[in-house]
Amino acid sequence: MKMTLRWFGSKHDTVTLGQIRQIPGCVGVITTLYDTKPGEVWSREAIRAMKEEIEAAGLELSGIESVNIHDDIKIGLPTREQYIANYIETLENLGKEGIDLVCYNFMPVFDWTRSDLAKERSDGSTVLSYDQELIDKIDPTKMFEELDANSGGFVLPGWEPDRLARVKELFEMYKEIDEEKLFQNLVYFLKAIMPTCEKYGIKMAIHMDDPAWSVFGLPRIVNNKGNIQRLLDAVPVMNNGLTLCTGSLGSSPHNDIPDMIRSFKGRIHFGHVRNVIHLAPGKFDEAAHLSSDGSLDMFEIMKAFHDIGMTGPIRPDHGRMIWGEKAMPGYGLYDRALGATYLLGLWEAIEKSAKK
Ligand SMILES: [Mn+2]
Repeated sequence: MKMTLRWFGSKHDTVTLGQIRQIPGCVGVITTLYDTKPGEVWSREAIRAMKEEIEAAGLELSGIESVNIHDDIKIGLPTREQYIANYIETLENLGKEGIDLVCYNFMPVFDWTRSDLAKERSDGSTVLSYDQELIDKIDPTKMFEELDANSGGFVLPGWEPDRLARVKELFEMYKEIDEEKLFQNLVYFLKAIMPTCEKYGIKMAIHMDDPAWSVFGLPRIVNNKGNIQRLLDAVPVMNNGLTLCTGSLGSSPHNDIPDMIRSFKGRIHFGHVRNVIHLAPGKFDEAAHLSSDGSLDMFEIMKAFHDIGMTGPIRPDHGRMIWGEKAMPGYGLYDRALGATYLLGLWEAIEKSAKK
């Protein structure tokens, strides 16, 4: 396992590479080219410049999160062929620059959904939270305005304004897409890109749906043990793998995360590790990473990662906003640094105990 942090680039992130380098044990960052749109080809020059900037700060570029997938691919329109060709070209350029991990998701319209980006907890920290009852009252096409008003002026990852300006149109386009069609479109995409991934040793790592159930009637296909196994079996090569996100899977108390980690051995290329508090069915708050602060057992989760011989990057996922920090919701420095250190502490203890 190697500890990493997500970084949004010098243009968008309040956190600097220099600060990330000072988190003990953090060796790299996970990032993306923020000025590109889904469907565009990433140039080799832009990839190299991003990599050089990170390496100059004494860190490695441990993986890309994300190379976003154009909606025409998810919907399965004839125009997907061009977007798949562009995606392959981007993968080739990444591969030539020695980048071997690409996180992506296949969620329609919204990359993730929350009802509050800054819910205050009793200790004065704020967290992202989800309440199905509140979501049910929101017009999905107005979702972005509601959240954006609450984002403190920061860019929200996966909520690109140009895409969200088209939310109404997107809902219309996804109307005929049920879970089976979405699944088949994902398999079609993966089969098309796998030869390139195999050639360059690129591990594709799909992110779980967040939350782990259908929101606004949109289909969900990566949210439980059964459907994830089906996806791995449909394209049975190592390069078709997972970003195992404990917070996304853990939004549902029905997911046994340590069991899932063990079952998917060999196919988990990237880990997002964070904790959530289950408040009621369909209602949860994000929490500090510490087991006792939430509903997930982080020791059992890290032990499962250790048992499968996880060698890929893990990052603390969202953190709370603490100590007066102003940053992108979920992505401040302080609580994620605490999370990284805690997870590394668990790892050291697990590793040393295993050797005794
Ligand atoms: Mn995640």
